[in-house]
Amino acid sequence: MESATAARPAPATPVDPATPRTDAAAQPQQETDGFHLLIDALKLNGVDTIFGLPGIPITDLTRKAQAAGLRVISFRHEQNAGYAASIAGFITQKPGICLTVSAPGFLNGLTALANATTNCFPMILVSGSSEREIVDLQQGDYEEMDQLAIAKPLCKAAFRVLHAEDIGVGVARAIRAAVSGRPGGVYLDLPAKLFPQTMDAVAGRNSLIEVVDPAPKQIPGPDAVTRALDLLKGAKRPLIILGKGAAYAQADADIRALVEKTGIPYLPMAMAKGLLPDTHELSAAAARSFVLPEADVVMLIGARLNWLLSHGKGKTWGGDTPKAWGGQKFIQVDISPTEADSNVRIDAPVVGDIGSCVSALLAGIDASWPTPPAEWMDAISERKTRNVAKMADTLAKNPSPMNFHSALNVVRDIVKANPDAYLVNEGANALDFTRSIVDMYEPRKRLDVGTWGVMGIGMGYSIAAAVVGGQQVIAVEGDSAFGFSGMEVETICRYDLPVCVVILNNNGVYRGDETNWAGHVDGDPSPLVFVKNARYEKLMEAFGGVGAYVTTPAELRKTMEDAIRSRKPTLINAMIAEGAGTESGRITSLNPTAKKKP
Ligand SMILES: Cc1ncc(C[n+]2csc(CCOP(=O)(O)OP(=O)(O)O)c2C)c(N)n1
Ligand SMILES: [Mg+2]
Repeated sequence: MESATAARPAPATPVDPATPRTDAAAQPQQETDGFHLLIDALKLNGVDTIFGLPGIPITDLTRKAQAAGLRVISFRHEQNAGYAASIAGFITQKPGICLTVSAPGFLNGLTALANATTNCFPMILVSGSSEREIVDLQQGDYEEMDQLAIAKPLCKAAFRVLHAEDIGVGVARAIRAAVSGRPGGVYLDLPAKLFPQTMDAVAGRNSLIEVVDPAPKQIPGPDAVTRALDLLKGAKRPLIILGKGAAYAQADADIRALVEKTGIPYLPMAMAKGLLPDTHELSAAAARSFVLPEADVVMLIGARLNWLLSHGKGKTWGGDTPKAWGGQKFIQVDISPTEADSNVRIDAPVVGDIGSCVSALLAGIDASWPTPPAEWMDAISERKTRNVAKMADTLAKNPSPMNFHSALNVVRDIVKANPDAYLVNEGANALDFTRSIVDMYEPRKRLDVGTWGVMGIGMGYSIAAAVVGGQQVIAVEGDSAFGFSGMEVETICRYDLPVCVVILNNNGVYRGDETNWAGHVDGDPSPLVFVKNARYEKLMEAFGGVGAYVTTPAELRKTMEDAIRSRKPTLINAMIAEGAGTESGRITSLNPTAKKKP
């Protein structure tokens, strides 16, 4: 577990003068209330940070939590607080807490909750809500909404607490639901009336639950392990695919040992980059389009056969038609038993937590394990060498204006020199090029748009990584992507976080040279473009951070180095040729288009 925290003020002792101390043993006659029970329940379970945005009915909760020594990171929009909470969950394996007001605040947080569930990040969205009696009779309360019902289909579990004495159980259930089995988002509904409810402090203290073993190990069946090892052993062209579930598991040493002891080439999914250093000799990332169709046995570890892996079939996998099976046999290591067969037949499912599964697999691998055939390894190595040389040529070019490659060549060097920095990444071309050009060296350092390819995670993820990860953050952002959470640069400045935002600015969504298809030169701009040459760096300067406008790789390098040296909030607006990108980046094929422009 990564435990480092960013430089921050020492936690305050409770100083809330208006309410009694919650130290029941010292003052047994006292009462406690819903506010304090919630704070005490979170603290008892090791929660030290809340990401949120105050307002009725949780304003006092944010103040009291801070007074009680929790770190409260207050955002400008709940969606960003929600994304922060979710990625804090991914980094720490503890549920990230997002706190919002009722209806609109709750809805703003809900996108992040759904995204957390989709990505298997443990997170709890805690929202205040309005009067049950009025909401249920639909009598038009302030911010009236049946939040529990709305949250339910978008998360793993949803709970409402009506009585102060049930807060302990509510928090415990939310924590267990978020982190056990396949992690995900949980909703906790706290009606306004709950917070001022009082009860005897001793009884209150006794009602709290410190969750024992919140994410119990799930040990795979020995038969399943043997079946998987037999299949793998007989492979002529084996391949391992590491997903972000493998990164989440924090079983880094065992996963590395599994790869190295078997000698099997591996592909990291985007957020598994760095689980083994991308420069590892067994990485087949530079030969991806060769190994997927050619492999005969593929072992998926914490990776799902969803769209990101072309559903395990079709042309990517050597199938003749878009839905045809390529002939591979699959071993799938996953915590969820229902994941197997979701897209193609899984010949050897290994169900359990990744750490237990990998350690069980390792136990069955001894010195007699056959190294993969030289023919397979040589073929991969040949493709890798060719593709790496091609990439090196492209990166060495220095066009004016900059393109994605020449700018990202700088980011690549900076990340290499600062391997413990987090790399947050979103955009289309800005995402795809960064993923393929910038090598990662440490686990769980690359944080990106995930399963949905969602825009808007940038500043929320950056803030959380700086706060709970305690390291420098580099956020490589498309100019469109940045706009979804750009106002949080104020939050970055307010908490003085070591975040260096690099906007790869090509004046638009995918590219900036689009024109209005109606052909009106004096009409509205194309829906895909923005104000040309926009000065995003001034946004950071507005709040006291460092802004830089750069047009060359040398300027980009210098400003990034300065940012990392100073650890000051920095926004670098890196101008890229506006025609450098492609429609939808690398997923153009998913975009339905008419055959002809109108
Ligand atoms: C929430 C959300 N809205 C819209 C999209 C569609 N979308 C995908 S990438 C993208 C922006 C791409 O532009 P930019 O970030 O500037 O990257 P570029 O390709 O220009 O480098 C958009 C709007 C999305 N993925 N998520
Ligand atoms: Mg762009």
